[in-house]
Amino acid sequence: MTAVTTQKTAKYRSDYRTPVFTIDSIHLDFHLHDTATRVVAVMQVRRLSAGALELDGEHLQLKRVAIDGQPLASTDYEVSATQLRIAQVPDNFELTIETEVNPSENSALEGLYKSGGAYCTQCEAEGFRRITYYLDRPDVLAVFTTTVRADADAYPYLLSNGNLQSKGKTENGEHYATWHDPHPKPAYLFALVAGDFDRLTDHYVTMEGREVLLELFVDKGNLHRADYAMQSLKKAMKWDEERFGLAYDLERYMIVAVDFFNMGAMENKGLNIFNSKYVLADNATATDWDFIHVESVIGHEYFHNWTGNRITCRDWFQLSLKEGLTVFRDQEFSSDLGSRAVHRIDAIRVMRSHQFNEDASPMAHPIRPDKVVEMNNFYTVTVYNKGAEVIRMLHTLLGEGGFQEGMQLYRQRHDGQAVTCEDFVAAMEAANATDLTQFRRWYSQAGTPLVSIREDYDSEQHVLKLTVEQQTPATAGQKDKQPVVIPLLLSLYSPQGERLTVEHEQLQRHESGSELWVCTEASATLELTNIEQKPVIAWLENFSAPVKLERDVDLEVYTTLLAHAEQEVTRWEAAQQMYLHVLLGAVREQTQLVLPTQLADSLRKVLHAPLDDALKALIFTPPSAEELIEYFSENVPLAAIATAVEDLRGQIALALSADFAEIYSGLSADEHDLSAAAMAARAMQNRCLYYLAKAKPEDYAAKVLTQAAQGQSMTLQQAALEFAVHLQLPDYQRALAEFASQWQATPLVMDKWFAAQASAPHAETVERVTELLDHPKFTLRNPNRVYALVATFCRNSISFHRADGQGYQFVLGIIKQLNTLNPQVASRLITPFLQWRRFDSKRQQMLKDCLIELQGIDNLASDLAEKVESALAQ
Ligand code: B3K
Ligand code: ZN
Repeated sequence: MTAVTTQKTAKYRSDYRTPVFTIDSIHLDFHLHDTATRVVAVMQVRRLSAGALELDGEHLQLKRVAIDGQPLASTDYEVSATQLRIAQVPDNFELTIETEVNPSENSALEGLYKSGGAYCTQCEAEGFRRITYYLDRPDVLAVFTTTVRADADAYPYLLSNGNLQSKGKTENGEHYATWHDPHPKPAYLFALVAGDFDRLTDHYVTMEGREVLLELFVDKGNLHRADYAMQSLKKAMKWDEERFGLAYDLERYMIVAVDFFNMGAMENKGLNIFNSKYVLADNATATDWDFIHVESVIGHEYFHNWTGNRITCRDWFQLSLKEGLTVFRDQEFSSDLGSRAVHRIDAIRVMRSHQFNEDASPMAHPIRPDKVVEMNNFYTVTVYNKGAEVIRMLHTLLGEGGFQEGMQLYRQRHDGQAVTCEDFVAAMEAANATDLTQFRRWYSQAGTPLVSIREDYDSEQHVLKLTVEQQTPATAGQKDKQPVVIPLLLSLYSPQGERLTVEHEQLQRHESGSELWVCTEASATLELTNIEQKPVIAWLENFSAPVKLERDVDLEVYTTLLAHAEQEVTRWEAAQQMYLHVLLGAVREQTQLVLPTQLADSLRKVLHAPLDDALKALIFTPPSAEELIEYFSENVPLAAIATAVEDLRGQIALALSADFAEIYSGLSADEHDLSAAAMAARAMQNRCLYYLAKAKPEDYAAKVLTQAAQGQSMTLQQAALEFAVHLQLPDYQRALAEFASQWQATPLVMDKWFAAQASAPHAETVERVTELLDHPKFTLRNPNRVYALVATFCRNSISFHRADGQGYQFVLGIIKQLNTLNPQVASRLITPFLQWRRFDSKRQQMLKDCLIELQGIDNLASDLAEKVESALAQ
């Protein structure tokens, strides 16, 4: 059998059928070899309905098939590039299949592959079929037993899911280990690792009193960078017990860090495999955000043990069942442990700058998609982050108590099963005796609802009439939209900034402190009486629904909210709205941006107010060019946006430079202190230094360059490097050279060096990233390097869209190479091409030509083909 990639055809959610057979248990025996690993799979197969046995398999060499110990003749079955079909089989039987795979040649990093010197696997979504022929679908749950054999010196650790059953020496210097996972699971949760690592161990005693062995495996020499991940794991285990009542269920929990990995991490039962980026962190090499991400990804994968593993998905259209819910859980974990406002703002920014963009693109899909060609294309911000927002709306509507009751019922009903999003909503509904019929539209409808607000105040009658209208624009393949349930959190303030209490049967006082108005119609109104003066209203507080809000008010309203709102997120939002007002005004009117005195004064007050420094740093981060682009559906005025963004930053810097200098001199934090307060101080130090260097390069360039070359902490060093490069401070080349010579042996830090250059908003960035492809530390084979250099460049709209099309050509060339090398990574880089229709006619033509060129290449991977076709469809 040869490994030929065939074009996949679309699958539809509505076509779901229960499997014809199921597999109750499987014993896998791996004899590891770089180019010819042998896998013997012995499975107990059981018929569920009439039909042939059709097993999935790709890139496999079939060596042997036997039923109940009797070898089959080649005429007894058919093998294609994607399937093994056996027409005649008994109802209950033992199936033995022997295959051979080539881990060294596997550059797609799916199935069994080599990462550095170690063997590892990645099976979600459909990678297990690259290991053996199997019913590779999440609704087939089997008990796995796995034996791994390999050379004892080169691979001292042989790991798989579950509990260790036995181990020992065999002949020829080899050894083996057998693992047994008692919890039935789908094949996508299977994992195997073999290698030589440094190991960090610890213990955790569950709330039920069971002792769990915790093991973290990292590349040799990296043990000192594994502590933070271990501490994070223990915090996650405790948090899930305390907040959700969920405890761990195996004797050990293992995490292995590998350098070659397509995504962040993978929640394989009992044996998580992580991109080393989300495990390795110490003060010298990791920024504060790196630490925060390590904690949140460790949490995320751990939380999957219940939401994903114990209760899994029936089919891949239901992916948000586990991902949306688990992102919500990891967001809550980070918020309970750190600053809730900072984490919420981070999540809101992801929605506005990435998810809204996806909703407006030809690949727009509901959080529960209806049609999929390549499943790997659906691990999206929509399924994950909008999915988490949908869960958060349920939480807002039901409250923490009602939500947790729903979770308990969900677990009671479905533990050990493969279920659907509908099952989850039904459990929430039943536990709360409520009707979520209309709420379900959030699962089926794609697109970002537009919500417009009107406030009519009658100063004689003292009546305030509020009108909320919603409308969801058409998206690819989904023209007609229905109104959705919008939980609107809001607060009313007097013009002087005092919180007003209001009474209305449609308003409930929510546990967050805001009023909750649940809008379900295309147009909803509400009349409030006895309102003495026209109030100032904070709408959509805490981003209580994933919608775009349209509201026509002057800066005065936001000035009041920025100074007086009770909630930190509302204050941040007020500043963002003020910035947007100024930025969009300049872009739309094609005028030179002028920072209004009112905004400068408000910002000055924030700078000196007794607020959390982390919040201040976020308030002093105006919207990026990428966020502004979202406000234009056609003919995006790229040049005007770039100018306005720079002008606003420049004018804030000039107007407040004395204030920044004063604040800056008062900030300090011990570099080893990872408390929220120390991180906040560093965030604000960086913000101040940026504005100071922008306002007075002659006074601050030397400071920035020294900090970039030898910062005391990576948080300060990386930020300074970025400022030096982005502001093109004199001698920034020297800072780059010194940084590189200091960190050349640490790939994860070199990624920061690549990214600082790829994100520079200059025309010549294209030439620079092209040169960097030849840098000795760069390789297209490692996804982290590609993300640092190329994906960062793709998000740098100003340079990517350079008028001569060179940015497009650069990325196109990489996509073509990755098409054969690693299609999953290639597919992530194509995103900025998909929205070609939104740009001016010259850019439209160039972007479209790139898509047409891709469409024409031989052997285009299905990952890319699906996106190219949807982008070119009329
Ligand atoms: N479940 C994995 C993602 C798998 C992606 C496959 N292409 C990581 C996570 O969401 O936890
Ligand atoms: Zn996940």
